[in-house]
Amino acid sequence: MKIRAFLNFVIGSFLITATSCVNNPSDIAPNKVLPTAQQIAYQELELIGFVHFTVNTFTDQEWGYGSESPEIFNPTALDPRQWARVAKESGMKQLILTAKHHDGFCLWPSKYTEHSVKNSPWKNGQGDVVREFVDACREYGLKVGLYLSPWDRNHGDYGNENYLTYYKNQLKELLTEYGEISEIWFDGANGGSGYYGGADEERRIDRETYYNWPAVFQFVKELQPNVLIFSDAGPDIRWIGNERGFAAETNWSMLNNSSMTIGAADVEYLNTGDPEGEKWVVGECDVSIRPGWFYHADEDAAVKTPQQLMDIYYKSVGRNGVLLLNIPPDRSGLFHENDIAALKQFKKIIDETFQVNLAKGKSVKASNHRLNHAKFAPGNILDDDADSYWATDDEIIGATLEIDLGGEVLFDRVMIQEPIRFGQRISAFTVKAFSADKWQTIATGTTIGYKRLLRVPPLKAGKIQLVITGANNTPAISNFGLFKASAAE
Ligand code: FUL
Repeated sequence: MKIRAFLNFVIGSFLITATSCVNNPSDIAPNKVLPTAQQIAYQELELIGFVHFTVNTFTDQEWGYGSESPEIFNPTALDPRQWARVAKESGMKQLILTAKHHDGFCLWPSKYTEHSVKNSPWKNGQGDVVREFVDACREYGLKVGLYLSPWDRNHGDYGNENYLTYYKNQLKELLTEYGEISEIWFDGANGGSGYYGGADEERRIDRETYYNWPAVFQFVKELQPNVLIFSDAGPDIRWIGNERGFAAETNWSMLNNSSMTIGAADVEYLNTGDPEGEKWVVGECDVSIRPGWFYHADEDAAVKTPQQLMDIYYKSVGRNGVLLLNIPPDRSGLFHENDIAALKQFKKIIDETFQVNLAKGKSVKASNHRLNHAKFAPGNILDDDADSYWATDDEIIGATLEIDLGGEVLFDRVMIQEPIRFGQRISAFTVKAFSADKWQTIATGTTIGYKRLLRVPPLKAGKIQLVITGANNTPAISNFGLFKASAAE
């Protein structure tokens, strides 16, 4: 009797365990190289803004020499709340400010130098642009990033050990006195002629050893554990390899960056990432809305058009990157009306284009559907939920998803997303449309990653196929969309 009761208990427990496994099967096996939670959140920001502002704004330069007098820094109506409001209304989720550019002038009253706002006429030397910027971002719900140029053409010690202490002190000020900083930007431009405390000479540093970057990164993370570090080579975010805001069509978020040198990286490699890369390093696509990074009145008519901005958007956000768009304040300390007008229209086009997913809620079938379980159902790609996903059974790499649109639908934009928390997996795919009684290939591609946007000629189709032909692991898709571009594009 006792033995039977025991056996019943064992069998019962087994059945309960087995049923709960089927009810809630585990997720697909993740890849070896994965993003951190912070990197996933960063990728989801999609569009962020850059603010280049310093003495250059007043001298009409792109790179200040370092000899500029703080006296020239005198914006008449500086208002970071205007920057934050415009950024927010343009769909940006974070702003990054040049706290110090190569000229060495500090936008905050650093204790460690006289070369700052504290010796400018602006607010009688009592102002702090970084503080106002941070407060404005918080008010508008934007994340905050800061740029602190490693190269300093003002500092007399640039090139020797003392400057490194100075640089660290400044990092400490910025990373301890202004609350949570989400991104810190280390520019690769470094070394050359400069004022250097009056020496007025050429100084070169050894890019590989001078800063001891691994130690600087560690210092930064000790002060702000959640901050993401940008440089040419990561460690968290990498430069995309050009200043036009373009990722390559093939863009892996993985990279082998251990032997890379900041300021001397292989731009082609950065542009595509590396399918064999052992680190996850998100690609950030920086570009200015004007020809220059700083404001120049003679570029007022050269602000990028909303259509040019859309092209950049497709080549950055649409290629698994984050778009970092620079808007330089003018001498009054405000964004110029031409830039604001372009941003407004840019946002309108994005909203009009992507507001209706023409495939949403339509029926989908797949050549393979993991465990035939609802958790991995093909329909998960059309439910607008980034967390749910479709996946295949173990060992199945090639697969086709077919969407029945229930009638002819006109579209010219396709969106595909992978659930990157399991890694970046897909390396080859084709999109086909059933139109005029036949299947035709409308796009082929390589990587997808967090988001892939495809521009295709306008077409009416009743069915769509996403054919996955290559992947480094079983493929998974979290979202799929069909859209009709705004007429304003
Ligand atoms: C470059 C700098 O030299 C430019 O002035 C600008 O700040 C750009 C974002 O990065 O390397």
